[in-house]
Amino acid sequence: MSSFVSPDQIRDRFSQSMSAMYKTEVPQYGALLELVAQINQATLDAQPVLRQSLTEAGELHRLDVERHGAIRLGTPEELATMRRIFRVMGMFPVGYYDLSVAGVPVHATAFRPVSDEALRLNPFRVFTSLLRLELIADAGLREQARDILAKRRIFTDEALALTARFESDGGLTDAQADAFVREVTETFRWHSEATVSLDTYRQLHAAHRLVADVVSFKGPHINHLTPRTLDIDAAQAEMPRRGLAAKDVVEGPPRRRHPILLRQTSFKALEETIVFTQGGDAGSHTARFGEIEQRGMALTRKGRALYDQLLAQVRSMEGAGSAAADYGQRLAAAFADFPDEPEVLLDQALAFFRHHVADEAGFAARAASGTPFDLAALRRDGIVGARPIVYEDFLPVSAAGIFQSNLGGEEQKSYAANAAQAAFEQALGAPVADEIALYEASQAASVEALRVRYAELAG
Ligand code: OOG
Ligand code: NI
Repeated sequence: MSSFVSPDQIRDRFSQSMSAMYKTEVPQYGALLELVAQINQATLDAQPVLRQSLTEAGELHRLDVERHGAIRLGTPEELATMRRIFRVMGMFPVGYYDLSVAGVPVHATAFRPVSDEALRLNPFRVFTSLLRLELIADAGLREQARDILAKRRIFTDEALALTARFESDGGLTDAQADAFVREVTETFRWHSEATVSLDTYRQLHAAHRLVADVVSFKGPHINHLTPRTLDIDAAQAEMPRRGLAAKDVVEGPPRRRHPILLRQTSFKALEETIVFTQGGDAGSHTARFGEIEQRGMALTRKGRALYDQLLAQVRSMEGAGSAAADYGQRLAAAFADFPDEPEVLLDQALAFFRHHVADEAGFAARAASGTPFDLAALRRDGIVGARPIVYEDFLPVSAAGIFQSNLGGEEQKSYAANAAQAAFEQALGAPVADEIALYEASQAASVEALRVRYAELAG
């Protein structure tokens, strides 16, 4: 008889614990949550159809608890241990993101729940980057950074012991789960005392601000937590009115009637006072920021290829990039080629959908009639309905835009694009899941469930 708390519950507690900590560390985050809650309420009030579809899809609940966060790790060992810790909370590495193309010396994955049920309960995810020391050009500085990182211990003894306990016993009790959440939250706490001197900080900073952010501190402080909004344009417009310095453009696809993938915006990092070692020099560091996201439907490989192509088209235009004054119009114009009707997206296999019985009596009658199972016919006759599957992942170009808007314009470095997924997976100690395969499986499972029921009803 097991009295273990489910990993989903541990994740739910952990996401609440992180949110509470970040609210005390970064007061603007509290203001952001309030803003998003108000906009979501107003959007639901104004769009009863949207409220209805979120309710039917079982997604209204998760909206209130939904967040993602981001951390940056320094060593392969930290990443491998992080994977074990997230596993206790039912979070697994999904996707590989190479940010070096965008001048950021990291690569990343997202730890997140994967089953439909776990995602409905609490989809908390953590975008987790690993610093790529090999991209630091100066060999002396690179070795110094490696030495500094090798000395730090970012996990508490109790967090490690409870993780081992989960692995050997197969779960954690209620009290152990609470202790685990408390101990793991410690790893992500902000520390205003650096572990290096001001001089070393400056050298690391000159290599890349991100190198300084990872190497100079005791641990991987959470650098943002992001609530999900139903109307990101409204949120973007409201931010400055509440004193939040929003970045210039919203990353991702343009506004549409039926949102796809992910749209994101953020407000600038805080300037925080730091005390350095040796002489207690004081200085400042910008690391933490706020972000808002709006999630839309997951795209198939074909849909994603079309998205990437249209986005690249806008970004490569003369004098464009997201810095162009008319970026919004250019983006909207390019995406006129991306269908905005759910039926077309489904028929052209551009987006993923979960299928369900919309007309029980009709479904039973059709099955009993001896007609073979024909999904297209059932859909056409309104007997089976399809709801879009929410995109649960991230977008590399958008992530780069988020990193950069918080690094400052003069910070842009460039590295040759060199995705190194195999090296990342070796550090992680496991392969990352292919995110598109997960959506494919979810769609296929929904169809399979219909097929099975149909066969049962056919007798
Ligand atoms: C992560 C930036 C990426 C997102 O939402 O795309 C990210 C970071 O700044 O560490 O969180
Ligand atoms: Ni983010």
